[in-house]
Amino acid sequence: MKIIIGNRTYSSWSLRGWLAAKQSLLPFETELRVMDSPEWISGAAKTDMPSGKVPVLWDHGEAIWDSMAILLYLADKAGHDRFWPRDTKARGLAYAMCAEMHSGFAPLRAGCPMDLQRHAPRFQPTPEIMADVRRIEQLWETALTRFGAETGEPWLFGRFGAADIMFAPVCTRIDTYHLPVSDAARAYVDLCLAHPFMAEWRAEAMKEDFPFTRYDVPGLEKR
Ligand SMILES: N[C@@H](CCC(=O)N[C@@H](CS)C(=O)NCC(=O)O)C(=O)O
Repeated sequence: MKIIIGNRTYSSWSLRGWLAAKQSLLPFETELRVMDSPEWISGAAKTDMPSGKVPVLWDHGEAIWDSMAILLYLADKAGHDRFWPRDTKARGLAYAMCAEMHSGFAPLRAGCPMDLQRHAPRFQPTPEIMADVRRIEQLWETALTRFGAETGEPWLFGRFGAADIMFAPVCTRIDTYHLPVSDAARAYVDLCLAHPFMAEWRAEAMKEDFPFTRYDVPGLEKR
């Protein structure tokens, strides 16, 4: 399998798709397409990207695009236990949380774009961004206390899985923009950022040096 991703520093959707590929434990290659490069802008870099967006997974000549579809496909292929909790109630909540993450939280996404190389210590979040953060804290707390805690493992539903993958870019945003969160949420953010897959992605991101200003936010400075 091959996964096509965008710049690791900025592409939160790519991060999700790539984490799903890692979590599948199936062998795969990663191919980077430099966002906003001349080839990206002309479309030459996108001829094997059906939606014109990253990430895209290619498997035996078939393209699976969109991070959520990639995750679902890999769960079918690698086994649902690597992605979803077994308990029906827990699974229902995990599906709902992933769907809400995939389609929602526009103010947080737009106002706090993922940026792994910089941070904004004096960032002033809007009320809309903080409303998203409060909702996410609530979701995390529900998952962690209802389902995560009883397994004795620290992830949202016990073992690391789909919900953790879907919310991973949110963890980077809370960290990058110093968004105020509860101690429990911050502990979860730190856990997520320390995951070996996240550390691997971040290490590669820190080597990137491509010109890219699309997601510039005032106040961002090099770490
Ligand atoms: N819902 C899609 C969104 C993918 C997406 O918007 N990717 C961005 C980069 S993070 C992209 O490729 N945008 C097209 C462009 O920049 O031209 C997914 O989950 O994969």
